[in-house]
Amino acid sequence: MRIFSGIQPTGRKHLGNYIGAIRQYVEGQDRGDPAIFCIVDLHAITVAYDPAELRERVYDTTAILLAAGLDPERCILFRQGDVMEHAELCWLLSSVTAIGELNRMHQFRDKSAAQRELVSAGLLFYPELMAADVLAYRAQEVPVGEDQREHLELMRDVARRFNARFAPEGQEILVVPEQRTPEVGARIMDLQEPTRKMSTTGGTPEGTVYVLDEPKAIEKKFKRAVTDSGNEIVKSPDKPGVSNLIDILAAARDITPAVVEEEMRSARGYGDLKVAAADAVVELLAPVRERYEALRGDEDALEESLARGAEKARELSAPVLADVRDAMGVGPRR
Ligand code: AQP
Repeated sequence: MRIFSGIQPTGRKHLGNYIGAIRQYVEGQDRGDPAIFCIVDLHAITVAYDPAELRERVYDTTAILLAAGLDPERCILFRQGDVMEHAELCWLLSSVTAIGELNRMHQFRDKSAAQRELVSAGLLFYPELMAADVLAYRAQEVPVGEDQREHLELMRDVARRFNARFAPEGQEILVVPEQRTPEVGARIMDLQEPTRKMSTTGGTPEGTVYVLDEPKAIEKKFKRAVTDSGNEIVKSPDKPGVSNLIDILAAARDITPAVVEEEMRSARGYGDLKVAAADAVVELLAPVRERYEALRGDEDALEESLARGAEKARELSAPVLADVRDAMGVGPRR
């Protein structure tokens, strides 16, 4: 099973990223043949950013992933911009992508509305580049959170359309990948506004728990979490705050929400649920934060590790690009 996923370079990865994506990466690295993970600096330049900071944030994210348990000997971990095949395939795939499809993507609509100055063409092309990231490796499985469903559907359509247009009858040049989301925690919500997803750019500061938060900060955020009327600790559509806390506690302890509901039957109120969720999240994240400090201090080692990863990534993506170019009639005949 070939696994691929990408993650944005920020030093502020949150609990949603951790449960929805990073933990799945760690679980996938021994199942993957291989498991390939990419820090998507080319995606990060689609909104306003500072060039000097971008490099720093790539190191931050690399250190978070290593601290979470990714092992470059058991997976391929690299920086997207080091492997030119991604940008090239993005352009080639644009020939089988309708501009209307890109225009309709919810993320593009939300993020373009939030831009104060330039809405870049890159922002429109974000899902195309994401499709290229995955398809360049013929990956079969893509571990992501629920929020990426629309992008995954587009990627699958692009792969199918490419094969129909350019592959010999009955054959596939690109693989149509499957999305993999965790059963619990596929969409972690903001603790202050539990009808919105926890998010790097769109969330509230008090409602967003960061992987690198100190235990005290985590406890404070859970203590202030918005809950709902009533006092029953059960998941229900009219209890978004309580449902989110149940999911977080279940995901952090790797149990089902039903078990949490059962355990919480004798609780005195929502306060007990908040304390239990905070404790479980501190236990989950504290070791990552501790390991992070040592790893982040050695930028040369991080750079070396990314460079080795990029070499391995190129070995896998270059032959796929050669097939794509050949099928499309681009460049000399092979
Ligand atoms: N709230 C979430 N619950 C579960 N999974 C989530 N993911 C993001 N938010 C949640 C998953 O995290 C992975 C990496 O995301 P990313 O770093 O590529 O995306 P991002 O866009 O920086 O993360 P955000 O918080 O979603 O940022 P905004 O809101 O600014 O765009 C992905 O697999 C994603 O599904």
